[in-house]
Amino acid sequence: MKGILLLLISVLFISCQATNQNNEVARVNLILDTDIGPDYDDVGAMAVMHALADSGEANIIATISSNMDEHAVPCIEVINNYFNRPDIPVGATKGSGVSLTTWHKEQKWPVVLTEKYKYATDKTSDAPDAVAVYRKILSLAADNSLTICSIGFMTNLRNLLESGADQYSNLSGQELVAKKVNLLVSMAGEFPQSKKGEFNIKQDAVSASYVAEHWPTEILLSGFEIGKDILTGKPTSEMPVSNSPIKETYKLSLAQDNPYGRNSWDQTAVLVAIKGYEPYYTALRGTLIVDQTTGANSWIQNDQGRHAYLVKKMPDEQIALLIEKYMMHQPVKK
Ligand SMILES: [Ca+2]
Repeated sequence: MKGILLLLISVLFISCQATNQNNEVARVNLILDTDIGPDYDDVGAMAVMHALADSGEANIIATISSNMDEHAVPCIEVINNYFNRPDIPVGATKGSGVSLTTWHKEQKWPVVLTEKYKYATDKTSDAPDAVAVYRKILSLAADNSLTICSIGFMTNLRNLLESGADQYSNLSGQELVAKKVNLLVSMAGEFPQSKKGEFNIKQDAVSASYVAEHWPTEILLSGFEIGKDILTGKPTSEMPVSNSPIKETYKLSLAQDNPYGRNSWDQTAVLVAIKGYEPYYTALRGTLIVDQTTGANSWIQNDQGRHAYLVKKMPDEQIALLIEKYMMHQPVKK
């Protein structure tokens, strides 16, 4: 009951924001779908998201996991709690899906975060079904009012598209998305092509292929090549603060990887989902094609295409500084 009430309040809030009278920067109503766990750029991306929510540029509507690893949802909640937003709805993949944790052999950051910080959902499998969370939120939202940012696997998005009428809506998942979701921004693929398959796509290529083919609104893609050369995290790992799960993740992880920083794939997707791509990138329109067996992707260029991928414009170093600034953002009291 409390969950439904909070959801109603947040949806009312969305409606109010959409008719903002003061010509302020329009807020983006964002649902984040993350595979947090194997890589820690999701942690950086969540920090960027909360920084931009604190600056009034985003409303965080839900944070959903496409990773079935039992630490995933607890880690999401650790970060939401840290930024004083403990009530953001969470959800997770049910049925078949991908379950992955960090490659680190020594101190594993998802374990450290869940040992040290507070969270409400004991384990990922206790979280509500991602599809039900999506359908509830979409059914209550104003038309064309939502942006989804996917920085993991496309399992939940495919399950949503394939869902049928339920207690929340008579519409199919595909109809609900067409009506309520303005844009899907996704860190996925490599452009103009990937022969071996980019990580997020390859982990669940069947879902990625389905979403590329059936998603009814625009998809903006931040490919592997965009975040690859943007190294961040060193200043974040050295922040003069204590009890920060963001600092702690980067400190532990960079010590086991590259001490100069980690690639910023997911942060770029969150950045353009909230602030738009124009200040930082150009976008090339066309159609994403995914091989559902290998996860390889190709691209058909077409000015009328429903998909677009980011093309570099601003120097990587400049975007790295901007992302790092947002990653170093400190929580504000609510
Ligand atoms: Ca990710």
